[in-house]
Amino acid sequence: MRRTRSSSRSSRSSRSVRTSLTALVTVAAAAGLGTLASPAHAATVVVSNSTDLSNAIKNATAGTVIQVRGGTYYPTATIQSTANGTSSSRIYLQPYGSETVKIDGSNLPDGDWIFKLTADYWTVSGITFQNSPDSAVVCQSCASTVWDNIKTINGGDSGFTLTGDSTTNNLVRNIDSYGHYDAATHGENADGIAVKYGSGSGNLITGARLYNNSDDGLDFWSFSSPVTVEHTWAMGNGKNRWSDSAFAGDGNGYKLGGDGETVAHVINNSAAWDNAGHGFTENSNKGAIVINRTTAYANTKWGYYFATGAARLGKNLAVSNGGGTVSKGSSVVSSGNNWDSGISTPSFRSTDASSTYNARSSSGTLPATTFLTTGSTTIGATMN
Ligand SMILES: [Ca+2]
Ligand SMILES: [Ca+2]
Repeated sequence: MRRTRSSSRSSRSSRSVRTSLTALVTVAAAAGLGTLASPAHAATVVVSNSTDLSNAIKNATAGTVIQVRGGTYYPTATIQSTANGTSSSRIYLQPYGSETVKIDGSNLPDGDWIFKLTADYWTVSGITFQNSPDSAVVCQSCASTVWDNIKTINGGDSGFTLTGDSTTNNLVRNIDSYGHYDAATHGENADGIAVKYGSGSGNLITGARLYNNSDDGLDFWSFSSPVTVEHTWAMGNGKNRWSDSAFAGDGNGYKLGGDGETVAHVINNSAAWDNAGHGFTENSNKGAIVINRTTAYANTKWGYYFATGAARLGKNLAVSNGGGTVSKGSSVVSSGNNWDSGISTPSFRSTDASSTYNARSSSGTLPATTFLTTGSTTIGATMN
């Protein structure tokens, strides 16, 4: 009975989509998708229900453009694909026009992710992934993917994850990832962005806001190749916002290693504030981590914790951190930071963070703020 109703609803929906969108070059809907999509030509696929969305993603081929009609989608199984685009013929997943698209994991079984890609040359943009029972978005052994202005919100483990070997040349641009909490493990795992358990060069995170997650803002545990981060904010992580009596979140803004890896990650022009752990920490990574023109403000532990490794700390600004400005071992190279001799500490124009949560610019970049800005051209994050 249920099956019949569902099938009849689906075919009505297909007919009306075909009728109303005849101007499109190619419209493939629902069941006909596999036969309509030709590998030789870009196919635009417009979807308006969860089944069609899942099938379009699973069956995409190089050049497929998947446009998702506005609304909130409730998949009942992880949406996933192993289909590759190519450098000249990427696969796109994006909202239809300027419509608002949310994919909600509330109807997924416990432990499931909303979206998993094991694929190359995808561009995913403008979509919110929310309320996942576990991780929201996982890209496993992905190469040359672009994640543009997506949101991952209120999931049961990390918001956005890159993992696996052959994770190369991926770009994560202007993501918001917040409110993640792994209840069964008392918050010890859910990060805003996790780049963990894998390797591969050329990965860049830029323009991220990573906040109010139970564990860390960003975590590079057991990832053995350098990752670059810039124009990113990590704040309010590791606080017990869930009344968990055995809360175990770490709350580092930037957790830059672990599991014995020695890696020279690069962090430029980024900020960490109000985290329950350190602002920036090597987390046992003894590599030559480069941290330049960042700001650590009012974190509970150290602003910068690099007690054992060989980090290169340049032109960073640490103010009002509970543990102190910097803990640095003898192999750390430190110059131009406000804890180095002869370097003064410029004053902040504002310590009111409220504007940092504002809507992003029309191009998707971080909202304008004077928070933690100083006007200095030589030290600290520029907060944009
Ligand atoms: Ca942890
Ligand atoms: Ca973590």
